Amino acid sequence: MQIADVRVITSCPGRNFVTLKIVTDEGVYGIGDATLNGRERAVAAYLEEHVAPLLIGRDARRIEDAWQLLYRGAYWRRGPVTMRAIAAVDVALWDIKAKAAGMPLYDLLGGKSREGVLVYGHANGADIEETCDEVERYIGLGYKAVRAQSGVPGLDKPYGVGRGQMFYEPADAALPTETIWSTSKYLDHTPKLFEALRDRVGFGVELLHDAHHRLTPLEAARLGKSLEPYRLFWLEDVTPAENQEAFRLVRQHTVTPLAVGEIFNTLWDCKDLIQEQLIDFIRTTVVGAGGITHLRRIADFAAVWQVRTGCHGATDLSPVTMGAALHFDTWVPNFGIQEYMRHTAETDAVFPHAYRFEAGLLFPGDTPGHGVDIDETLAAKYPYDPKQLPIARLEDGTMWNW
Ligand code: EZ4
Ligand code: CO
Repeated sequence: MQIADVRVITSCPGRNFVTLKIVTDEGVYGIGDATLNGRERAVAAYLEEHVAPLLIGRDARRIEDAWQLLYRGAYWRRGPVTMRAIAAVDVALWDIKAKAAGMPLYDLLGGKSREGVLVYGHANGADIEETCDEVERYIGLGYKAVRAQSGVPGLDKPYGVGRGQMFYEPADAALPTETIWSTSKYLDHTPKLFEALRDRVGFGVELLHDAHHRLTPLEAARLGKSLEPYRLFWLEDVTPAENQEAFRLVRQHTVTPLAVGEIFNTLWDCKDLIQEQLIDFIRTTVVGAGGITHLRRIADFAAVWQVRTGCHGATDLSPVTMGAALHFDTWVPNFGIQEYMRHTAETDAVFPHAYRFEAGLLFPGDTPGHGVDIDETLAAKYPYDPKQLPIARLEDGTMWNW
């Protein structure tokens, strides 16, 4: 079974996605996601100009060898552009293998470890009251776990506060929107949010929160400690982790469970965090960390230290990544939770998919492959529309982490 055609499809059905389609000489094809929010064209060019010529004529069944070829063979290792391109190829090849075998991908990986995949939704509000209302709305929709983000008094456009929709898409302008950040205002406000939430909804629902890399290790430790009474499922990205050792300080001060890794690309980015047991959940996902082949290695490594998975699943990860992640989640023994932000109706129409939501769980479906396709004719109706993620500055103008 040889690779006969490799196509990169860039489309904007509500937001931008880069999709890879690999077609074999036997007519079986596979789909992979290569979307890198705000930097889409870089991955598309990497795939079109540097990867596609390497793939034509190769045996589509040799997934591991393709992965090693693209990782070792490029000489230049790691990084978000390279690893997303590798992920797109890897996921498309797993899709082809599972379709050729007539199996849903989870069966090829080793079969079901669970009946359904626990997901968390995103409740965002302009203030505490509105966030509490939103969390209740998600509970009403059947969610068993909800991430809560609230506006902070005195801060315009804080991270995570949407516009009353079921999704939150921060990449909103061709040039980055500027937002203002104050850690002290945020640290004063956030424990009040979770106190109000537990008063309102009790302890029967899992609550999560994302600090989006804004804090120093000591501030992160303080936040974790102040949130302990509200028993979070996890506190996410409390501080940047380029220096993985920075998490030691946070860990020494709080028993609030920690999650990190949506921006990591390889096991090398999180190996110290995992083996020193500095985190509880690893957030790498299929498109971000080199596809099924590499994500599986991260998960197996994490299992040794009882670290569980918590795949990133915001709207910038296309339905292709969601489908592949749900097969992975259905198989992976050390599963924790899956992030789930609904896509727009336009996105769902361009990517027909087998997965479905029911009573707080997502189910991958039993279609051979990962169960997600692309309607190329429809995709062509939505041309690329450049959008970048916002940036954050401190109140005195200093550039900060968004
Ligand atoms: O800001 O995916 O947990 N989810 C997140 C997301 C990220 C976006 C960046 O493209 O942090 O909202
Ligand atoms: Co996040």
